[in-house]
Amino acid sequence: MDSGRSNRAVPLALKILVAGGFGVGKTTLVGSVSEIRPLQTEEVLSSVGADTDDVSGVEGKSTTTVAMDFGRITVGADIVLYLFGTPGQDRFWFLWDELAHGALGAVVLADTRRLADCFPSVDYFERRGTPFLVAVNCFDGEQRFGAQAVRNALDLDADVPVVLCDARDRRSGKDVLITLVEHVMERVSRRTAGAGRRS
Ligand SMILES: Nc1nc2c(ncn2[C@@H]2O[C@H](COP(=O)(O)OP(=O)(O)O)[C@@H](O)[C@H]2O)c(=O)[nH]1
Ligand SMILES: [Mg+2]
Repeated sequence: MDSGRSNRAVPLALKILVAGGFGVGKTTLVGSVSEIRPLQTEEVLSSVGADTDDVSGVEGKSTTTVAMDFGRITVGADIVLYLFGTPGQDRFWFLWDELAHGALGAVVLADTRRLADCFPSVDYFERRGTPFLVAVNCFDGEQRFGAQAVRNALDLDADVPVVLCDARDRRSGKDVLITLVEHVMERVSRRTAGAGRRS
């Protein structure tokens, strides 16, 4: 640690994953908060994927992210977050371990109309011990269930934050990311306190 200087010469670069089911708003979130033109690898939904890409509930959706979304956002004076949107479809699960490597934490996006779609993401981060939060993307301001109902339905640990957001809104998306960074920092300081002084 440097001794309390707030501005690092080189910003701290942190890697954040954005996960969740197909059509939940991952590409939208990365695109709305990113300062750089997000790199996206969208592909027109093909007949090959027709059996596997479940578009019920998102009928207007004609593209899908085949590899990942990538974006960057600066929070505060000296923290840069690099955002990696995970591919939503089961057939790209092999990419997850590569993406998750070195990630500080994850945003699991949820759509209350298809809540079960985020179970695999929640399971994955719980198993890996990766800190995460659940952000409910309120499509058209829709809030069918409050944060507490989502917490219960997903059987989340008490310390996992659940927040409501609008993935299309830059401020809202940025708030989600700041909440995640704060959550990670809290976890780290709790652990450090729990472990006592080692050196
Ligand atoms: N009305 C509304 N549409 C949204 C919202 N977030 C995403 N969408 C739309 O939902 C569709 C799926 O979003 P996308 O970001 O591609 O989902 P992804 O598969 O998780 O990357 C797109 O057509 C978005 O424009 C939202 O908060 N409200
Ligand atoms: Mg996408």
